[in-house]
Amino acid sequence: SKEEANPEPLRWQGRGTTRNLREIVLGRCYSYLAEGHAELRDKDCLKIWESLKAAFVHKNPCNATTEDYRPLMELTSHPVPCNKSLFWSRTYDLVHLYSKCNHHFLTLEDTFLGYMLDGLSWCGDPSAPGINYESCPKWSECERSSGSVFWKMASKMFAEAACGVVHVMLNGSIEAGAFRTSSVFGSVEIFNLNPDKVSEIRIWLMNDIGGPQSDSCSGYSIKKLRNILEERNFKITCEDNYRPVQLLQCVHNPDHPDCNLCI
Ligand code: C8R
Repeated sequence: SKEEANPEPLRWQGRGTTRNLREIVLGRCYSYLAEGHAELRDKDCLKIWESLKAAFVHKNPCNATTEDYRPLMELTSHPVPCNKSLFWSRTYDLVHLYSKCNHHFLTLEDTFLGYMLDGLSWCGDPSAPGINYESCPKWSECERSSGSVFWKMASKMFAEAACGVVHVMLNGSIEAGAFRTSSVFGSVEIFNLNPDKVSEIRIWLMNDIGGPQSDSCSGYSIKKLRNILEERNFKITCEDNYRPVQLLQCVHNPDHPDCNLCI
């Protein structure tokens, strides 16, 4: 057939491997260490890069396993202090704005491993040169894509490590509901929190300023989350539009009535 005569190179639907991945990962690694995190004194950036490379180069990008990433996870792990863990779903920009100016909180991207790989894309290719810079599988294209295996594994470890009071920032302007069982938060993190270590889960349900209020603490999706967590013996509270976070949203919407500081 035509296709056999003219074989198309294999094309995935997601972004290809980030150019200069090695230099970016090494650069982020050294700058995180330079910030002086004492507990990371012994980390070796070159070794960390080699273990990421070994996890995916020359491999089928739809067949990633947790074993591939285990050495990387071990080389980068460090403790997260109690009461600081901040989870999120569909609030990427806002949650990181907040954690950047309130150092009482740490998202996965503020930990060493998350910081190094946030926003980057990578995947292997069984044929030379072993890295696909053109395209990588989207999460929906195969169950065990390099990205999904990595983020699910990192998220699982982040959740397992949490202790004390933990927080989660959800998006109440999502039509499908703020809590989705298909998200990493809803499918991985909540099931890996340890009830013996975590005393309470506080939900901050944020609506876009001027955006639709599709969901709230009394809505159906939060009820579902509450049921799952109470079943697992967690204490849980929920607050709509937690003011300290809303004030950050207001930086970009100063004239909106919700941002009026005189009420
Ligand atoms: N987490 C998951 N995914 C992450 C991530 C992270 O820390 N960091 C990045 N960059 N990504 P979403 P969710 C990428 O629907 O599925 C942890 C992945 O490509 O907004 O519930 C984190 O600890 C992923 O597909 O949120 C957080 O608590 C999207 O960004 C949850 O899991 C995030 O998709 C968030 O995952």
